[in-house]
Amino acid sequence: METTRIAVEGMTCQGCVNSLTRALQATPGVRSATVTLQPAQATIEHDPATAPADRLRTVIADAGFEAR
Ligand SMILES: [Cu+2]
Repeated sequence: METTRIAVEGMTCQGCVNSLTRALQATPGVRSATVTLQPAQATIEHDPATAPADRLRTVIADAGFEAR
């Protein structure tokens, strides 16, 4: 397991936080995901073999936000 913190742009409310949290937690290889609005970031505990950081960034983009 590895912990990766990614800054996320484009979240405006708790609904954004909840939908991104759900999207990350539904990703195979993700053990836990904590998303906050302030600071705007996602902290993800994941198996880098199954869910590499690039994959996490894609999930964030697909959910409608921007991974920094
Ligand atoms: Cu929102």
